[in-house]
Amino acid sequence: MTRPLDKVLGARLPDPPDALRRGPLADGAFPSPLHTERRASRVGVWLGSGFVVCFLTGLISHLIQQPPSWFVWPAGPVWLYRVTQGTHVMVGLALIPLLLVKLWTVYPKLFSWPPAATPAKAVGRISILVLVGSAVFMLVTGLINISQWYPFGFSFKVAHYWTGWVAVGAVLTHVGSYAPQIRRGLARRGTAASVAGLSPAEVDAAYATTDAEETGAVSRRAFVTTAAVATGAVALTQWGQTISPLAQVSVLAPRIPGVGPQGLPVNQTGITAGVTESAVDPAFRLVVEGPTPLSLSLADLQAFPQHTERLPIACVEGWSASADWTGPRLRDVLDAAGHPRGTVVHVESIQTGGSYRVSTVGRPHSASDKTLLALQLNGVELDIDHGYPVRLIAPNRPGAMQTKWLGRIAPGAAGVGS
Ligand SMILES: Nc1nc2c(c(=O)[nH]1)N[C@H]1C(S)=C(S)[C@@H](COP(=O)(O)O)O[C@H]1N2
Ligand SMILES: [Mo]
Repeated sequence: MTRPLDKVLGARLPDPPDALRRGPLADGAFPSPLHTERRASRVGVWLGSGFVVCFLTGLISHLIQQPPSWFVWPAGPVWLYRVTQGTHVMVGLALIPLLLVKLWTVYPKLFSWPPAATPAKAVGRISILVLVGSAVFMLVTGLINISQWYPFGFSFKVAHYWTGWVAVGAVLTHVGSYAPQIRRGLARRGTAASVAGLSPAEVDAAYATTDAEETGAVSRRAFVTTAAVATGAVALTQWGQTISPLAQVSVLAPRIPGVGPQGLPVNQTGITAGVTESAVDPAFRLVVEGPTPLSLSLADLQAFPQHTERLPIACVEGWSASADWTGPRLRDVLDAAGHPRGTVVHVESIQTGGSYRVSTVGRPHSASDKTLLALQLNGVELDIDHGYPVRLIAPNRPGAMQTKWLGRIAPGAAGVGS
């Protein structure tokens, strides 16, 4: 029999050696009535939607932290970033079991030979490799990142961001090249049968719950239930990072609401940041550059009108926790330094190194009356781990940009070398 690919190649593609066609790679390994286009397509819709949600929420987080000139992120509602980033991590974690489910539904096809009948199908097969590879990379590095273990020599942020584009490209290519199968798979049974040229009985046979003892296979209902429970359970472990009653099940999430100094989690402590001496130095001053430069002691900061706002810290890693923060408004201090309302500034920590020692405060946040130079947390002087003597806290902003241990505020966005 000449196969289409052989025509393209001008020769018969040799079969893989028998040694490779053993165990799980053998033809017909793991038979299951769930290896159907219908199941694969339906799981694929969930998986694809999850990918899109992760991609968009990830893009938002990226743009907030590295804003191009056209991008302005609003200062409200205060909880928006908490929701987009919580969703990003929760859906991303839920994609891990879903991806495994999807691979199961297409299992026999993964090793079918010849690898593709036509060049178009070859593109489809390759898209699976790229898709699975990039998905596994993102999910695994993402998981490692949120467990605060950084064993790799590359920047998680950069790698995760670019792999996201690769994955979305592969998803689109995949959907495009498998469009007929997906359309058939999602069609109703009668339609599917006629499109696929199968008799209704053949279709029923393919979908039927096979006797478990005969094939060792799971029933369709058990499969869907298990997949949904596994996916939901993983998502719940993420919710535990934000919703207190779920903290006990938060096994994948190291930060627990209500645990940490002053009942709030901490990523970088005063000790790891190396600020234990400089932060408590009585000579401490917050320098504010501007038309009227200021050098403010803690007492000076306390002399400004004090305001209290209930705002969440929403870490990119998915945990978030709300607290009452008290201190002068950033905009009052900028007013005193002679800056027009809404001036873009950057805030710098007295911490000498680290990725999060500087952050830019854009126009909406600079003008917002909810952006504080916090001196107190839940009515008590800040713990050193939360940024004593003064930290920035602004509404609707990634935790990584809620800079602790402030030492200097200057006009303009944080640039290279600042
Ligand atoms: N100077 C400085 N500020 C920082 C950080 C840091 O490492 N250094 N970490 C940031 C990150 S990633 C988060 S999530 C929040 C956490 O604030 P918390 O420790 O008060 O909960 O602080 C932010 N502010
Ligand atoms: Mo963070």
